[in-house]
Amino acid sequence: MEELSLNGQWMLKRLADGSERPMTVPGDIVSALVASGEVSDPYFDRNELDVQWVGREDWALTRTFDVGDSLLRAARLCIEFASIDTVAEVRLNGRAIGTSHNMFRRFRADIASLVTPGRNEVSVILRSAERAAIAEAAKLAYPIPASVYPVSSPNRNLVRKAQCMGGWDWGPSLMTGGLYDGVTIIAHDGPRIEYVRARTRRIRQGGAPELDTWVVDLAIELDSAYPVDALLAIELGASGSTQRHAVAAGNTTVHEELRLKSPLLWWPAGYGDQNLYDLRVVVGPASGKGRVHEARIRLGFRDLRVDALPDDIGRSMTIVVNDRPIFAKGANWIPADALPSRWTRQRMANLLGSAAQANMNCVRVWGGGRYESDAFYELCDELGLLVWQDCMFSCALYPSTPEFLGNVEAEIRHQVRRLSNHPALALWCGNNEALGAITWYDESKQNPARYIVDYDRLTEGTLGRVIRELDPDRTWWPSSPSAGPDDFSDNWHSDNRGDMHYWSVWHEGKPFSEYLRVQPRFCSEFGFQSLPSHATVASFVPAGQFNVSSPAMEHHQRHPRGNSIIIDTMLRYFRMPKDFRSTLYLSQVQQAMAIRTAVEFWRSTRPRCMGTLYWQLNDVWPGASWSSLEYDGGWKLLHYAARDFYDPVLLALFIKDQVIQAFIVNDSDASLRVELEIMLRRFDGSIVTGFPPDLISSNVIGPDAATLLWTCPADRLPVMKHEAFIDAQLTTDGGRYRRTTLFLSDPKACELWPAGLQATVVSSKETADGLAVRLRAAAPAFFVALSAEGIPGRFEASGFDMAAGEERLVAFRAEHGYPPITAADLSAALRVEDLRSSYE
Ligand code: BMA
Repeated sequence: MEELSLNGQWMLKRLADGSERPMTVPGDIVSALVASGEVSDPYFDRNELDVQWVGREDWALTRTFDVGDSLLRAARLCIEFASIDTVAEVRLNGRAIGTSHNMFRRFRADIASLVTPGRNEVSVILRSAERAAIAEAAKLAYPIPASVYPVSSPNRNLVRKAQCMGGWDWGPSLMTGGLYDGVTIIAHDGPRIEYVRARTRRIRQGGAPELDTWVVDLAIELDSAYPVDALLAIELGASGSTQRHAVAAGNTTVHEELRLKSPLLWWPAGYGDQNLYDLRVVVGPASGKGRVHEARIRLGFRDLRVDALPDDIGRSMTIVVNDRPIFAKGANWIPADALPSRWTRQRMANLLGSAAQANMNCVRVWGGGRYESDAFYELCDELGLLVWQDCMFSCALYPSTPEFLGNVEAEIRHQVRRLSNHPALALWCGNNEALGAITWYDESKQNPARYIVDYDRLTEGTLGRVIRELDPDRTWWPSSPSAGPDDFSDNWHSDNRGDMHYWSVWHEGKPFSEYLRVQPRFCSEFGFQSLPSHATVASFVPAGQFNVSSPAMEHHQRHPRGNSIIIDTMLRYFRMPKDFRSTLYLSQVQQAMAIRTAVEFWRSTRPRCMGTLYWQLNDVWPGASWSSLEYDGGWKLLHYAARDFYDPVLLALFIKDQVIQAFIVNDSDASLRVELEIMLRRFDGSIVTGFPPDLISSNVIGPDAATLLWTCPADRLPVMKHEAFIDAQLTTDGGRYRRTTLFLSDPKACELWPAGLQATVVSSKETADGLAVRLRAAAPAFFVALSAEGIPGRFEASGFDMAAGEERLVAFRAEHGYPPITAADLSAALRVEDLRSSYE
């Protein structure tokens, strides 16, 4: 196979005035206009509003390429666009070779008869997706509404484009278009491989899964345009074996079976290794001479099912891998950026790497974004991050016209065949909140029947039907949230079955303690917003606007009541922060506190609850949002907290119904001997009382279980609640040590002592750049946060508590690719905050 990449520089023409500038492919129009200096950075200030015209116009992308002798000699020449966004006409040397109107489909065309020796030209006309959506709306027999956000593009639900590109409650509306994930010309002499699908099957022999034989059922789909016999070869990396087969003319699907005895299994992160096997398939002319077409995939051997079984409570939801029930720990993924030119592998690796470092084992690819690039799923396979994959429909109603459904069917047929080989892919879900959305809009409230019919034709009639046909081993989950297959009841407020989106704390303003009043089976969304770090704010606000309610800050808050809820929560739980920086800090403290409250409690209810995916992992631009990672990938305090509350061994400490409870959650498959020491301390650090270990009921914790170790009615403590806090220390026989504190009343009521924190930058053997901060606390310090604005890198820990007199060394890990950082640089930029210093 010979390939010619057409990535790199193209020319971008604005059809309205004929002006031209270069554009990098993969990339997008708005990014090209930023690069040429014609528009300002849309993330800065309110510049987004000045680029709205871009999505309302038509553009042409063109590039030339040389076809030499070698390509000319190929019997077959095909051009492939991985993703064209969105409404497009493709031409080669001026001749139309096809149209496209769905960024989730692959575009392939045979071009052997159209290329000429020497210079050739390919062009893609991108018509305004916004105008296309408006034109679709005018054709509808009745209105089909979608949720809109402060800056929104109309009728986004009528075009097959990532829904959040038309604006969301955490992101801008840029409606850019472009070519993503690569453009290639492929030369070969025989048939073309359209897809290789591999189903791995375990033949149970009654023992452990690793002792079994595994079968790989291969379905190799070839294009039908090749009329003569061909030859196919399959190589499986581990066995080193190659199998050859003759393929008769006209055979478009070749089935093959491979067997492997005791392969190394693939496991989600925290449960075992992520073993992967390379599989290569080539197909070429029957003569054995000439160029082949080749496909490479990676297999993982694992048995995966999602149990949704009726039980005493309702209906379970548990991902089971290789017979082990997995507690899914993770967050919701949205596209890596609002500017698609920045959807790079490196970016994904950084964001997903941070997810894995925070002890996550699962991410949900949310339905308002896109089916991610191959790189994303490859990284998830390598990192052991299970993928909950939504189909790309979100917070809207959708049409069920034959054209729309035909387009969706082609999209989902492609995506299932592209993605189903990934061992990390855990389940397919029909949409995000589209079932619930039927109850949201006036039109659908007044006339539910027609929207229910639309919903069913799309969701069960198209998506569910195709997924069950093409990927029968994987769970089809109809919607998120959902009570489960074949159950269309409201699952927003039901905590006894299926997956739940629990939003009452954020959207309804309920107290954090309300998280302890629901016990979801699997909570696939719950979130609490925070403001970004000062460094992120500095990237988008102009001088003079470092204030929560400045125009630039409000423009970067897309939830209409977002800032009010953040400030209201501060008033409810904390003392008013003394300045802007402290406000940013405190917003991250309360976000971490909210999500930690939910996860610690829900993990303590396992096996009733078997998954928590908070909203949301990442950000598409710099601004206020529910994310735990900053736009630039930096860790908010929530992300540091997630590393603790998602630790396989967790000490969960909370007050429920006026009773303090301490649980140990053990996600490992071995029993664990633990020692728990619990003290009641005053805020100066002195001990009021310790709780003797004999009151602690058990110290051997079973595998895959949550065990209650200690309870104490809060009103039996010999202090006023604002005078003291619980200080718990957990030691395990595995040598782990964890300290957790618990306030007995709202932090604002507590008489915190000035922590007297001293920080010195010192050299450290632990890090490549050899820098760390030595911290000392004179009195107990809470939510101690370290930052170094302008210095690329990250502190090893932040947002932790310190005991009186404690000394702690926190390493600083500089980011690669920057000049070395000196101790003086770090000292000058270092900022240390804690709860007490946020108000005084
Ligand atoms: C959800 C999501 C998103 C949204 C978030 C915050 O339910 O599915 O649509 O961004 O809430 O409001």
